[in-house]
Amino acid sequence: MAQNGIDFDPSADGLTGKQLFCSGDGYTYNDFIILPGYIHFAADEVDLSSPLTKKITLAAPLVSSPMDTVTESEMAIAMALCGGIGIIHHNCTPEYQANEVLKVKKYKHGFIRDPVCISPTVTLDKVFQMKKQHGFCGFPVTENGKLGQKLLGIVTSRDVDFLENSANLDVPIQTVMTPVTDIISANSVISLEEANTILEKSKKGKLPIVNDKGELVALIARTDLKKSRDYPDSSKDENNQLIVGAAIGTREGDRRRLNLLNQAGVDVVILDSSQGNSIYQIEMIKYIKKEYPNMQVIGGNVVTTAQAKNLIDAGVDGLRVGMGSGSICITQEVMAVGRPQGTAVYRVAEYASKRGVPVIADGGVQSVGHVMKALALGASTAMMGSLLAGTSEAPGEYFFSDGVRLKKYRGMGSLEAMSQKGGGAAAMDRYFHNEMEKAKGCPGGIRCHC
Ligand code: NAD
Ligand code: CPR
Repeated sequence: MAQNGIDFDPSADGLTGKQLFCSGDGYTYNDFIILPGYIHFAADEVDLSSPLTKKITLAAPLVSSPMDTVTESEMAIAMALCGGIGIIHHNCTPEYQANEVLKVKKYKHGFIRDPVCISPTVTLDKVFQMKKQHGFCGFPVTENGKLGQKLLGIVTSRDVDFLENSANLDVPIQTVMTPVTDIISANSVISLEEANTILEKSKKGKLPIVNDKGELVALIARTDLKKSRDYPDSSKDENNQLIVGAAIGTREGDRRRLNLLNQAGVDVVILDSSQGNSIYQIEMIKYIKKEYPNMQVIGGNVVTTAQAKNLIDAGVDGLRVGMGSGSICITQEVMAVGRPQGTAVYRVAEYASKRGVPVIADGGVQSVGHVMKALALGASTAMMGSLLAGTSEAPGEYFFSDGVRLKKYRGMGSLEAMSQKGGGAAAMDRYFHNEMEKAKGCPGGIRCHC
């Protein structure tokens, strides 16, 4: 190449991907840096859309990991609204997982479908505890404290702001709540735009949505509306519903799980294994492709081209790359297998791209810069666990340790996670609170995230 009449080799200042990653050494994301190039476009001209599978393209190349401390419906909704996708974990019953998928598919933009409710006899003290735990203080009060029951009132910060130092915190909340007679609510047939208008005019923070019997069916929060007025890049299917993925295993029982997920409308399944190149996974891929020809299937995990070849030959629509790269991972230490993630992504993506199969770079993404590196190495999308754990959309309750507000984060092959298979987030919380009681602090073996 010539520049200003002088012969110029663009790789003269560094190494090409091929030179670096085909040398026989292995590199993690932190072992290399990308040299800057030449800009001939504006930032808003950049199109980040990228394929997740052969048939699904995302506007933002971001995927949340199928871990029980990362992705249930709330995370999957947030990811899809932002143009990515969430993969619902399978450390729960098939029914629970299918219902989480259904929640995403039925999501009506802006409506909170499972608001935290309280009963009228809950004490003021308990409400302050809940405020700390959840990080907000707007609770609808229903007959027995559950969604779907008659709405009796609402407690907001304006009802309790000046009562925190009150001498009597044992009073039932019904004595301080705003009663239903003073509440502006809306009927469940309302559209989001109409609800928006009512909220704007009422100047209230919350709008309870009730059915004809006065039973609470949803809630709309002004803060959410302001945040979520517009998501032009959201990931949607042809029916305008958000798209969602789900993880499954390769056991016989996973065929029933798959059936329920399919009925719930799942868009893509990920065969979740640390070592995808197995007879079990290959048989499962063939089974899915035969029984559900329209279902998109992502296989993995793989880190070599030989592993990738077997799964591509079996019919996968996408591959998940990473073994031993996760932040909570001890696979490389315990099993003595794996591959540095930079090299794994480059080598598998290079091969898979020739076969028309997109690659997810899974694990080891510690910063946004690592997403850039994964994409530069040929991945189509990046999957994140720890980067999303601890957010309000992640499953599980917040707790405090040394004054810091945290949520737990743990590996899916950990003893803790496996001992709770079948429970879903509620079981995880029960378990975790027991552990907290025992340890009176942050229990070992589980990482905690702000
Ligand atoms: P897995 O279900 O693939 O494997 C568990 C065991 O079951 C393996 O011994 C496997 O060979 C066996 N098995 C699977 N299907 C079978 C069948 N039909 N019949 C008989 N045996 C069968 O799960 P895993 O690899 O232990 O991973 C568990 C979780 O931990 C997953 O969520 C995975 O993503 C995560 N993990 C990931 C990594 C990583 O580096 N990416 C590492 C460890 C664990
Ligand atoms: P981070 O984004 O936290 O670095 O990694 C998330 C990834 O870690 C998951 O998507 C999954 O592939 C992997 N992972 C989950 N549980 C694991 C256990 Cl127990 N061991 C090793 N890797 C695990």
